[in-house]
Amino acid sequence: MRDVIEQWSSRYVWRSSVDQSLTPITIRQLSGVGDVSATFRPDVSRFHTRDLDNKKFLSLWSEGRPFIVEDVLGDMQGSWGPDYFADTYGSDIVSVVDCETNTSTSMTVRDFFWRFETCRNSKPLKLKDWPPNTDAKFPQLFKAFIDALPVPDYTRPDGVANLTAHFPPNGVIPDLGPKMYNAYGTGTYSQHGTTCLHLDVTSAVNLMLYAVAEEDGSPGSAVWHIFPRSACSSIRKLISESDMGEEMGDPIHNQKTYVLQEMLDRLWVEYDVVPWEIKQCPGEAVFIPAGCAHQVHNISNSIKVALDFLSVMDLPPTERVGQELRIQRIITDWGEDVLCFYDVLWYAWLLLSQQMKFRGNAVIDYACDPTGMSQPVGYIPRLTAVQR
Ligand SMILES: O=C(O)CCC(=O)C(=O)O
Repeated sequence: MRDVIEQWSSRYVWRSSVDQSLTPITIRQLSGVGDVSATFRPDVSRFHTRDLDNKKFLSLWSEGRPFIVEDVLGDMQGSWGPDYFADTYGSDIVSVVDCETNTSTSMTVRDFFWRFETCRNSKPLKLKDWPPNTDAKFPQLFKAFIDALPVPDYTRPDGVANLTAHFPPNGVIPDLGPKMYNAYGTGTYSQHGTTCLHLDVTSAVNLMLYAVAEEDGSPGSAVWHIFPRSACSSIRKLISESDMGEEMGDPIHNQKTYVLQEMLDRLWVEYDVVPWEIKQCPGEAVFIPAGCAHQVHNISNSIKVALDFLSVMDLPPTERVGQELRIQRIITDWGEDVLCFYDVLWYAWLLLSQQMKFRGNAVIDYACDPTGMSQPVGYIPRLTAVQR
């Protein structure tokens, strides 16, 4: 397996994830050392959904940079606001978490989405892990979402360059979504985020389907902070110093911290770490590279849907985060291995190398870098599970 990771990853020239001309040090030198008043944030690329092709995607992804794709709802069938969920699943009882206190209560789906339209800046309630089983609910929504996904070769569950696509259908397929994130917003000045800092084992695309508009009529939104992969050790150090080791396990994987402005300033001044800051509005999809710690603060009540995927470029960070999460599971006795990384890699390698026998290197080149080929290789049939 190590050989496969190294061989596939070596097809890329890895570039630094930070624009050297704009490091925090340079900015601080320009603005006076320690001056944190003029908050610096690196640029985030934005694309219209029709302008993002595999080549542009590869260039950003090989640097581990997040980006935004706009107007995804324009290509999506159906309307996915609170009324749809309240009308279709209204009587279901669900567990709702208060993001401030981390306590859970039960309520009906109708109650949750009815308050969605009427409550502003109320308790930050989040409808968590709904539906618990993705097969059981929202087949139309999930189909519409998958059909509208940008860079489908990489992101679709059956995309040729998505390594999870090659899992045999008769195996226990990893659950990579789609999954929903429904939560109330808490305005601009809240001291609490909606989703605490965490690290996912795969890459993901997260689309905002709906957000209640602001009082002044401007579109509702959520604010994301996504940190470069290289920032993890500095973030861990700073959080451990601040919580004095009160929380269990890894300071990022325990998902107990929302990094507020004061800590963001310290990260900048003491560690030269700055996150990408993204304001996500309805119709916008955020791409989050594997291995980048991130957190989200809903300004307005929002409905989002997300899907995980795995490209060849994600392999080194995915392997690293997978190992960290394994240790975290042992320490806390909680969580599960949702990806089954080595199984995914094994089946992708089996299938792609089987294809290579028939089509030559073209298949593996396409899975690694579709822009290297004039024609896509077309449909790659799935394997059936084999005994190892
Ligand atoms: O929207 C949210 O609250 C969290 C989303 C997230 O962390 C993700 O999609 O990885």
